Amino acid sequence: MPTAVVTGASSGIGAATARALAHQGFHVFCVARRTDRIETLAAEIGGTAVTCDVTDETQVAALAEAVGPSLDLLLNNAGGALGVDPVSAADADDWRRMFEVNVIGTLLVTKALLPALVASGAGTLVNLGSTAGHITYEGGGGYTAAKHGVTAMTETLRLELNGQPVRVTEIAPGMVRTDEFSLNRFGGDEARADAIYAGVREPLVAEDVADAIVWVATRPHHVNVDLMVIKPLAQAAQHKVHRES
Ligand code: 8X3
Repeated sequence: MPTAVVTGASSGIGAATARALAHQGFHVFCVARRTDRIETLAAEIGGTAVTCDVTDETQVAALAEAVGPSLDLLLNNAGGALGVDPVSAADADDWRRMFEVNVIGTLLVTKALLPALVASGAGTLVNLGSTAGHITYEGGGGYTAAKHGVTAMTETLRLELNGQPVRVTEIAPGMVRTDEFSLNRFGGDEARADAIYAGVREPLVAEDVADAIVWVATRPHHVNVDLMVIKPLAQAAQHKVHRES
């Protein structure tokens, strides 16, 4: 049975992808800080819950121990946005936290699990980037900088792993409506979080992104999808979103 590790599996895209991969026959290690959520998910899909803060090297080492010597798929999904302040008024702690989770977390988990991906003989590494890793927008300085970091790390890894049996993909979603992404960005302010999606008939949902990740992961192994940008039909570009009143 192929194995997969999904970080940030407690909600949103991570949880949806864990379910989709299990449906495809993967044994999924569901990784997140919130034990109750990942235990419920792991029980539902016949996977394994591993409580882990991806920014903590000791906990990431324990994750690698739990996974064992061989791994087929790693999805670095843990991440997120904090705040919408302009750079001139940015909260440095929010920026530190965004760099820690999105960039350093992805780095630590990748370093720890890369030997197992190589050992599988046909590993797949998927980093959850964002359109924010390819453009910038007002109020998004910290998040776009962090996601540009994820893009740079992903592209560097593909170069460095050339000749090794590990393919490297970035999935870059645009507007995805999940339970927590926007809420976390706005510090729990539901009205502001909801306003992001106001009038947008069909933002992407977590299952749309999960579907793309499964497609990437189930191509023949010599096929490396470098980058997949996915936006809802209503979002022609970052700033051009069709809204119905
Ligand atoms: C989420 C996309 O537009 O909020 O990664 O930056 S956006």
